[in-house]
Formats: sequence, structure tokens, C-alpha cells
Amino acid sequence: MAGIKTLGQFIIEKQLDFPYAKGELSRLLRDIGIASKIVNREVNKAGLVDILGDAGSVNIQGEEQKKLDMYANEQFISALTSGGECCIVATEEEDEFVPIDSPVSKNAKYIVCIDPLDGSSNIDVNVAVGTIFSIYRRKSVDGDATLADVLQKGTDQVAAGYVIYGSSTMLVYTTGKGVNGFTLDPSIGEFCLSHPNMKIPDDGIIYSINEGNYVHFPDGVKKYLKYAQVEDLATKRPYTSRYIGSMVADIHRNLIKGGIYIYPTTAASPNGKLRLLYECNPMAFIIEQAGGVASDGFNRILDIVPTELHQRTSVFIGSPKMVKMAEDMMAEFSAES
Ligand code: P6P
Repeated sequence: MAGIKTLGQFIIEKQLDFPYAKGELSRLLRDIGIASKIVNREVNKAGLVDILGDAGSVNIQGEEQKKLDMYANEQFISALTSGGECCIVATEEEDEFVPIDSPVSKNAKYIVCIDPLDGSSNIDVNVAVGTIFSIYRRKSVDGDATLADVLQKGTDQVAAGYVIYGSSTMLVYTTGKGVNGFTLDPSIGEFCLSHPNMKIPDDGIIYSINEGNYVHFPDGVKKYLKYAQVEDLATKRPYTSRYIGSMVADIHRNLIKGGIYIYPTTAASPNGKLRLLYECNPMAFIIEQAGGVASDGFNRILDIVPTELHQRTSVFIGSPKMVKMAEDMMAEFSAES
């Protein structure tokens, strides 16, 4: 059996894919991996905190108890600060982007956009949650990095990945040369290569969407759902509905089994709910690198030019045949409208 290959070994090995690399991106990915292991430890014992008697807002160490998503946010910012390879972080947990406060980082090459703990409302019910990250090269050449360095198109990403804290903890990432998945082996505290060269099936029978919003869905989405539910054994319909309420978990399952995840416009989210910079762009980069498709129903997610840090977008992402079918139905109605 081939030996264990850790995330660190893999990153260094793949650094050879980039002849001019000097190791900064490798160290940045390593820093994110380290923070993920720290977050994993806290996520895995989240339910225990109360049992351990951490009543109220103070835990047994006498530290103020933080909500897990704020804790995760702090861990990633701390790891990126000590790593020194990132100059600013855009995070779901902060209204503005966060300049990394260290002399080394001011001139660092990379920008990180991150959702430290997506789906964190699922923690209390022990459902998988995730971290989603996106890495850009800063565009400005001197002085402090600015918002313009963050508001880059998804096609400009240097790397993107997610961590899923589920039945096992996995880190999945791409640097534009395919997608690889690493499973955390707690006995050695290392992410180990478990899913090399991940590819999403071209077609699938799983659709992921919150059908509670059906009444306000665009007509093209309503038509797609009816298509998915009609019996037609030749095309393996009706499809199966699987919606966890945690984007990372839904998309990870669809990446492995095939499927489509849709979060369209709804009454509560007229521009879509999911964030472009640190949810849709990184997931779109990964899924495209795995052979899939990601759009807002009409346009490629990675081509959207960001204008605001926390802007939202509709998202249709997954197996090419399924996404294209949904896009065709969206186009039918937009042409008529
Ligand atoms: P709804 C979690 O809050 C999240 O950002 C995604 O992870 C998830 O897919 C979606 O929102 C769930 O949203 O409106 O269906 O509860």
C-alpha cells in the first residue's frame, strides 16, 4: 500500500508545479491547515462544553466563552498573522477587511477571503459545518493593501479550499491544477491524502435546495424542480433531494456522488443568500477544477466582478449536465420576461 502522504508533504511536492514559487503559498496553505486542526478540536467537543460545566459565558479556563464562529475567525486570523504570508483577510465575521497587524505581513504577497465556520447554526444539532477559503495575490505593489486588492474576480484566485468538520474532518483544495482531498488522522494530527485528483460526475441524481422557499423561487428553478421530480426511469428520475443546510457538506457530497446545489433568489434573499467572495468563488473554483460548473443561473460565478466585500449571489453549482439543464430552464423564462 502506498505510504501516507501528509498535506505538508503534498504541498511541498506540488510546489514544483510552480517553477518560480518561493514557498510563500506553500506556507500560507500550511498555516490554514494548522488553524483548521485547532478549529476542528473545538468543533468536535462543542456539545461537551456544557457538560463540562462551562455554564454561562466563562469556561473552565476562566476565558470568556466565544461563539464557535468567532473562535474560528480568531484562530484563522491568528494563524495567518503568525505565518506572515498574508497581508489582509476578508472574513464573513468582520464588516471590513482586516489588515494583518505584523511588520512581516504588511508586504506579504497574498490576500485571504474566508468563511471561518459556515453553517455554524448546525453546531448545536451536531450537523457537519465547514470552513471555506479563497486566496488571491495582492495587485497593489506598494503601501498598504486596499479593498481593491480584495475585490478581485474569482478567475484571479491563486488557490481555494474548504474544510468539512463531519464524520471525519477533510481539507479539500485546489491551486488550479486539479482538486485533492486530505482526511485528518487524529492519531498523528495530520491531514493525509485520501482523495487524490477529485472529479465530480458529469451527471447525477441528487439536488440540494431549500424547498421551503419554493413559492418565491424564480420560474426557471420551479420548472427544474418539477423536472427533477417527474418519474422517468430512463433518466433516473425522480431525483433524490438532499439538503443539509450546510453548503460545504452539500457540495462535498455532490462533488463525490454527483449532484446540483442551488441557492437562488428568494423573498428573504432577493440577491441570493450566499456570499460571492468567501463562499461562492472558492467553491466555484474547486468544482470547476473537478470538472463541474458554477453559475448564478446565467453567468459563470468566477467571471462576476465584485463590487462589495459581502455581496451575495445566486448559485447553481455541481455536475455539468444538471447545472446546464437548470440554466436552460432559467434562460427560458428570462427570455420571456
Ligand atoms: P437556508 C449556512 O447558513 C448557509 O450559508 C449555507 O451553508 C447553507 O447551504 C445555507 O446557508 C442554508 O440557508 O436559508 O436554507 O437555511
